[in-house]
Amino acid sequence: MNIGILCYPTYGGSGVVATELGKSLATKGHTVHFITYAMPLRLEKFQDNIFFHEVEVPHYPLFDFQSYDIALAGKIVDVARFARLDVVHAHYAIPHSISAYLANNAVHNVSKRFKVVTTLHGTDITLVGVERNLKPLVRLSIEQSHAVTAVSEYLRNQTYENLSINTPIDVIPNFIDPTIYSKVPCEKVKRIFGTDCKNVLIHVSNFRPVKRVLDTIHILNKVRETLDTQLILVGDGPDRTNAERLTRELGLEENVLFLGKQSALPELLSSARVFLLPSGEESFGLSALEAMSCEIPVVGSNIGGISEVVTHGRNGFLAPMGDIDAMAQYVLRLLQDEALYNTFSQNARQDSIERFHIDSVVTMYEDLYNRVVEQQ
Ligand code: GMT
Repeated sequence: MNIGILCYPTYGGSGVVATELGKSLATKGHTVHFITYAMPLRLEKFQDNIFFHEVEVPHYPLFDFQSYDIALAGKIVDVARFARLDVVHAHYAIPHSISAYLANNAVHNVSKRFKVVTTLHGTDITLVGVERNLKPLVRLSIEQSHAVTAVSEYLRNQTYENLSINTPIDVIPNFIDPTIYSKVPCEKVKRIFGTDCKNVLIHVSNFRPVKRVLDTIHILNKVRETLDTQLILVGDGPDRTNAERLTRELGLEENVLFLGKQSALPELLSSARVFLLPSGEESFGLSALEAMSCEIPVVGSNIGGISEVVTHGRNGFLAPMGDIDAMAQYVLRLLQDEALYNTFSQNARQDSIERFHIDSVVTMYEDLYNRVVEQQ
């Protein structure tokens, strides 16, 4: 099958999922065309059956604001025509799904039409989707797609609730490649980061306010009242400066390591004992799944789709959003009870493989593509 993939190429779970999906589809013999404004980060190596088409936004003096959405639609038409796309898979409703819809209506004069599959990832519904002026466009993009998926039950329900639509939505969860996300021996990690792999917490995100990165520092502060503990923060974004300031105010400079954006995630995750995800909004929590696959239990908030990934009392602990004391207590239970820790750690690996293995999830997408392609 010839498949076009539209995604955000920068850091962020939706781009990661889209890229790993494309790579896996290409391995299975499909031809995959990534259409976006920059090379997706996880597309670092050459791979057979994968093509990248860069969207360039033309600059005309008359236009004060150049439209990426239109440029993307034009590029999709071009690729659809020459690569004879069967399916265009849009990750994130705005602008990808809208641009695919527009392109599909433009393409019929020059080529065969393709089928549009839209995958909803989270804030495209929970933030952008409730924005008054954008809501009708998000709704249109969903209603006009040939198939729509959401990464969790929670997100499917939110979509129905926020948009008042009755379009069928399949839940296809995010996935993990357990051969890539697996625990790296502590000895190796120790050399890289100088930790002893004990009493180290880790958080990985884009440091947007919804991630509540400051909570991770407050949790560390509370845990340290009982146990000498360190925190590794991976990623960057709007709350990085606030997080650094809070660290200094609390006198934790020696105990918090700000690493910025990093790609060696399995090594980094393996250098820690507990993953923190205290988010205020999270449709799935791909970063938690990546940690679980590396045998790292999760302590986080019981909001959104997190509980569909982390099972409270089995592979992690979930507490009400913002409940620093409860999360700190859960961290301490894990750090202080070796037997409990080992059980949670094994459960985390086992559950991530059984429920979110890349092979089974990619097959779900292939089945969906076959279904839409056969539709009249
Ligand atoms: O909107 C975001 O926060 C970014 C978005 C992304 O592109 O990474 O994250 C969403 O999609 C991820 C992949 O499906 C999910 O794992 C995240 O939970 C989700 N973020 C939110 O819902 C806040």
